[in-house]
Amino acid sequence: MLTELWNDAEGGFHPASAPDFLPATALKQVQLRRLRAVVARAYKNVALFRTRMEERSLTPDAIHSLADIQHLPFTIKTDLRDTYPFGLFASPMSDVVRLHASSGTTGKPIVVAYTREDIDVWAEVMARTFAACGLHRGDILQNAFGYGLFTGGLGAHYGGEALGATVIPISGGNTDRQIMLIRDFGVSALCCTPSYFTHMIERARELGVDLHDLPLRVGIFGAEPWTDGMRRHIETEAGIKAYDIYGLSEIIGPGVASECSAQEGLHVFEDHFYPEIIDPETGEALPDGQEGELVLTTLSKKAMPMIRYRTRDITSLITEPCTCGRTLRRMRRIGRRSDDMFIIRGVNVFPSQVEAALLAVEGTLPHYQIILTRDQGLDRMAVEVEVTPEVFSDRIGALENVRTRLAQAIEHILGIRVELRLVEPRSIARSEGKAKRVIDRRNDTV
Ligand code: DLL
Repeated sequence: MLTELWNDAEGGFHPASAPDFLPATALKQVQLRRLRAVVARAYKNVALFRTRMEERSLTPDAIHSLADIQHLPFTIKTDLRDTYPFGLFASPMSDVVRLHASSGTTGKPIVVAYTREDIDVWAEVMARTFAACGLHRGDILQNAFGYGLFTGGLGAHYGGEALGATVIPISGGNTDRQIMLIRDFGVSALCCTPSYFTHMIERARELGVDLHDLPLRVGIFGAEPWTDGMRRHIETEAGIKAYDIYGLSEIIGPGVASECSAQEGLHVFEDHFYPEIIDPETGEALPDGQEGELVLTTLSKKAMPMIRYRTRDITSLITEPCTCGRTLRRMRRIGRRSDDMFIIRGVNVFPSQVEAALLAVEGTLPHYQIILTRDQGLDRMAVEVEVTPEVFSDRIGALENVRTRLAQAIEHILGIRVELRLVEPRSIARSEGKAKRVIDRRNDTV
């Protein structure tokens, strides 16, 4: 697998990417064999899973075809919390070589475990991710995902090395140094959250560094939702190609799915992660093409197999063949989660809709926050957005003009008017990792 890694200077095909091009029948055989093994492993070693199988009078022998996966019980986030810290492990600690954790919003973190083999699979899927984004041996990859308990840093690190790229383990933060290294080391590819990269763009400009003049060619972004408008902003302002990658700690970290040169949906590394789409209300499986909640089963994880894990991420599967030649199914970009919706005057609102509206209006900057408050039992929403210095100085009535166009753009997308606060550049806190777009003050006592 990872023993004979190389890549031609043109990028494109990489030996680790071979499974990306498996014919559908061969892929299904691999999936079924691995599904049966992982179900047997979880049944034998994870009490919670065994109990749930027994409640349904199921044994691992019940899996005859991939479609039989639908009989298996779901796993949800609270299962990880309820069994904190190690209750879902299927390997003895002596076989576990790494732990990561994700803090979430409240309470105890979620702990995830990896055996030596799991780490190798992770490096493989991340190498395939980078290859799909056009990276190859010889690329200098600045890894600005956070190192530590977050899976982004080390996940990308091992994948970049497995590909044969030169990895700079800079982690998140210290933006001036990031820019200095991009310039001095001739960095050709960079990965971090899209929100952090918008900050790097802004800081580079302040420092008088024009990213267009540098060898930086590719940005690999993920860990949070970002719209096509944000992608256009990044690609134009930095003169790079910006790719979307997806993953979550519970499944492995980054490396679950990746865009390719087509930039039309993310190929799911289906030989390791089996995707399903369900109706988030009823739990019923939905046909390919229909939008619903993404459910993932790890097909090869040893230390912590996840069977039918409900991600809460909303997407749909694309079955049409991709122009890049990969046979892996694609999922559409994640714009929202089933749990990040709020209701304003009877209208369902997702943060990504607000971002789409903002970036369509010239004069705004991609730095914004949504502030939720509650007034006499009703939820209210204010949108705070930075505008360019020219607009903010308002020499030609530009501020009012932007306000009007923003109000219209938001009304057009959401169907409601919201309170708008146009603020000067740098008023909103910058993030080095995942941006906090929604400030929820609905339960604050006044
Ligand atoms: O964010 C893993 C990761 C690291 C992915 C680096 C990509 C790059 P968690 O911290 O567990 O893991 O958060 C997982 O983040 O369920 C999604 O809601 C969201 N998410 C991740 N990637 C994307 C993306 C990492 N490309 C949660 N688009 C997931 C939208 C994303 N949302």
